[in-house]
Amino acid sequence: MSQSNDPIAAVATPAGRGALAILRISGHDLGHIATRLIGRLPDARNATYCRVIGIENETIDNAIVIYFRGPQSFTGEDVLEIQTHGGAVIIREVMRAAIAAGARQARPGEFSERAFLNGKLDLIQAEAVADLIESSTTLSARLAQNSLSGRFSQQVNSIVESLKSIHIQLEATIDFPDEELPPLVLSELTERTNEVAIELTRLIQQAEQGARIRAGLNIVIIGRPNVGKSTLLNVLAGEDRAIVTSEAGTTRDVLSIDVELGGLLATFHDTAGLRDTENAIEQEGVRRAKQKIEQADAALFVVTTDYDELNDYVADLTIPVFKIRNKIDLDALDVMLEPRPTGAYLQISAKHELGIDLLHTAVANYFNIDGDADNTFLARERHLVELLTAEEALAFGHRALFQASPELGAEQLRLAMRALGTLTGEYTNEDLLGDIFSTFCIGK
Ligand SMILES: Nc1nc2c(ncn2[C@@H]2O[C@H](COP(=O)(O)OP(=O)(O)OP(=O)(O)O)[C@@H](O)[C@H]2O)c(=O)[nH]1
Ligand SMILES: [Mg+2]
Repeated sequence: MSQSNDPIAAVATPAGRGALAILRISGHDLGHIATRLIGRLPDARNATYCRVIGIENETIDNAIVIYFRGPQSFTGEDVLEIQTHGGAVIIREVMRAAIAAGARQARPGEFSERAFLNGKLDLIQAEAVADLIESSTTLSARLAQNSLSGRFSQQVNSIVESLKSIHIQLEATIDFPDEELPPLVLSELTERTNEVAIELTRLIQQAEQGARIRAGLNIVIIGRPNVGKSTLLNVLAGEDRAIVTSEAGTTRDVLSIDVELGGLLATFHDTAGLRDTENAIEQEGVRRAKQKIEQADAALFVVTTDYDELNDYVADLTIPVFKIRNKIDLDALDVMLEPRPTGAYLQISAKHELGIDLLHTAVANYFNIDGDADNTFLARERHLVELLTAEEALAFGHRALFQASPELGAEQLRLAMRALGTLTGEYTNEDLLGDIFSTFCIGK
């Protein structure tokens, strides 16, 4: 893997005006750049007041500069952080001066990539940095912190250590078959492999939870026209977003809103009421609604009466469906003589905001969003893929050992360790790193 440590520079704060902006420079030996840009290399880990010098020796700004001498820095290289005023012109001029002084514009994620290549973070932690920045709920931010602090990596590493130790002993039984081995060695290794497999399965369950929290939930609101889907969406949104009328067939476009649900990001989609219709626009709305249902993690199925012609359609859906009976406020009125669904239905009135808390709780409970943030961590799809590969290899390995084939068993254990090593970044290739770091923002 090519590893360069030429000086790179990027603005680490968001684009636009702000009170302050931070330019970050990282590389091997920044003395020359520091001298040109701020007159000297400041003492390490001190806040130093410096004049920032432009290309024509003019003063661009006066800034606080912090110098981190590698390897005691984020990237493991020498790092300069220059805190200027956050004006767009100042930021542009400082960046130009840094480049004239010998740095080049950093690629997205290049600081984090260097941190990884220099062993400051493993791959899971580097990804957690990006996830922490992108977190939009308190829960996902906390879980990203857990990954960043190494909680996820430690569990993976502990499984790898157990597998290594089993593997070494297995190799011994293969290499020295005639030596005096205690008779129970193979069965003991089989049992230990099984224990590790169980531990891995537990970790996968946590990672699945973490992946769901990272991705957020997509919940589609469905039902016949006029049952109150858009009213419900507005209540969930806490503002008047969707058009509500007493006319059936009001909603045609899918309307999506983000809601924080027990710390988790849930996106609710309001859809057109499902019915057969001659109206071409409404037909398109129904088509889009059905498309949304296919991509959703769950559906809120809204009805007002016991008999609903969509019951059969909904029964065939493969996603979890929360059955909701809306307009309970009308129950007392004599005009509503139709039989009312009870039992499995959540009883709400969207218009009068009754029962909405119950709905929140039902969804949060179903997805097991229990706020047990200490034992969960944020996970990505990539992590699940590697964990599941390792789980499969361990299952094969365990079977092979059970059938007294240490060679086959050892091979499967190797595959499992390989997958887990890819997860933490012990094994990588440039494509994988490119895929991961290119999605980071510049300056990270
Ligand atoms: N009494 C009562 N009326 C409600 C309630 N929820 C919605 N409505 C009324 O029911 C009518 C239809 O509401 P919408 O939210 O537009 O229904 P929808 O399911 O989105 O309808 P379409 O977009 O046509 O599919 C409106 O007149 C709402 O005011 C409720 O809880 N109680
Ligand atoms: Mg509607």
